[in-house]
This record gives sequence, C-alpha cells and structure tokens, in this order.
Amino acid sequence: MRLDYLTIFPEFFDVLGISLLGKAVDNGIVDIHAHDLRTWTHDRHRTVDDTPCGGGAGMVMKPDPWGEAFDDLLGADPDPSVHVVIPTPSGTPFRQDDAAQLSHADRIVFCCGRYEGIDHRVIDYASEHWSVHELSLGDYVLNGGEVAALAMTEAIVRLVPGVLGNPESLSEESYSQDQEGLLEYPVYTRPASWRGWDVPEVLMSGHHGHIAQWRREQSRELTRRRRPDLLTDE
Ligand code: 6GU
Repeated sequence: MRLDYLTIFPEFFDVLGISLLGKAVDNGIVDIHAHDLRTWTHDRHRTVDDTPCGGGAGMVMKPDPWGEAFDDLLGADPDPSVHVVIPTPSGTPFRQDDAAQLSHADRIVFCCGRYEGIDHRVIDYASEHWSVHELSLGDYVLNGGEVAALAMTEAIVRLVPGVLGNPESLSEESYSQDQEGLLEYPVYTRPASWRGWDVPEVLMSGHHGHIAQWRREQSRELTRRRRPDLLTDE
C-alpha cells in the first residue's frame, strides 16, 4: 500500500516512522510519502491561499498547487482504484467500516487542507479522476487535516494483513463485527486485588461460558449508557 500526503506541514507525518506503523514501513508493507504542497507553487512567497470569492472570514486554498501535485503524483488518466481522502469537518463520519474498506486499497492520497478549506473545484476535479472520500473524524474542529489524516492512517494501516502482531485482537475490539458493533467490555490483569479493588470474580472462575456471557452483558450495558446510537436491536 502506498500512502501520499499533500500538506503544507509534511513534518506532521514524521511520526509514521515509529511504533507499529513504523514497523510496517520497515517491512515494506506500506510506503509513505509526505509532500510539501508549496513544491507546486511558483511565486516568491510560495502562496497556497487566497481570499474567499463572495467574501467572508479566513482564507481558501488555491486550486493550482493541488492540480499540479495531482499531475505529478497521479498523472491525468482516471483511475478509480486510487483513493483520494480529503479530511474535513464537513465530511461524512469516518467509521471502522471506512477504515476496513480503505485497508484494501493499493494507493491512498490524503489531501490536508488548512485555513477555511480547499477550493471546491479541486474536489470536483479529483472526483472525476479517482475515488474521492471527504471524511470527518467527529463533531469538532481541528486547525487542519493533518492530525485527522494521521488518525485515519493508523485506523486503516493496522487492518492491513501482517501489520498487527495478533490478528485475533482485531475481532474482539470495539466496533468490530464479531462484537455485534458494541463497545468493548472492561479488561483486567493481575494482581487479583489492587488498592482495595478486586478483579470481577467471574473472570477468575475459569468458566469460559460465564466469562463470555459477562463480557457480552458488560458490552451491552456500556453501549446502552454511552453510545445508545450503536444499539440496533433489543
Ligand atoms: Cl477530518 N478535519 C478538520 N480540519 N477538522 C476536523 C476533522 C477533519 N474532523 C473533525 N474535525
């Protein structure tokens, strides 16, 4: 899988060289390229923004550098197998399903906007050539798409076969289908008693049926309290 990032702050992506993702890079499973969008400017000030047409506060990212970056990275021929991700608070919510779908992609280009956003014609142009996803991390505003792209990258890359050490831990975690889309139950390790707090007895019982039942109940109760929107039946 090749991942490209178009950004005016390529240093944000230096962290992809560490931890589990860094190992995936070292193993050749993922190939990461962060590009400074200002590479594709031609004026003395390397300008990437301009005032909004129609007026209003803030600045908008000019289309030209994006177009030239696309030409250099992807060429001019349409290819729906290329995924272009545009992190934006006005995107559709980025969910585990999106991460799972994108984990099968050979090529993803993240377009990280700053200021009030990217000239919309960039999205129209990209949509005519590649598979475009405008995605939001949640209902809050970040200063730019970089941190969102990093979060999405981690969610996607950990699902690529060979990246996670123990693939079984994938099926037990929150939002996985094996968990009926519920939140994960609370977990414990030794010691059995710590600062007056005991590990729930059932977990020390060795009775696998009771343990599975307890975990299911905990998941349902936690989901009912915190994320009732995730409960489909019952
Ligand atoms: Cl994807 N981008 C920005 N700039 N802010 C966000 C976001 C994305 N998701 C939530 N807030």
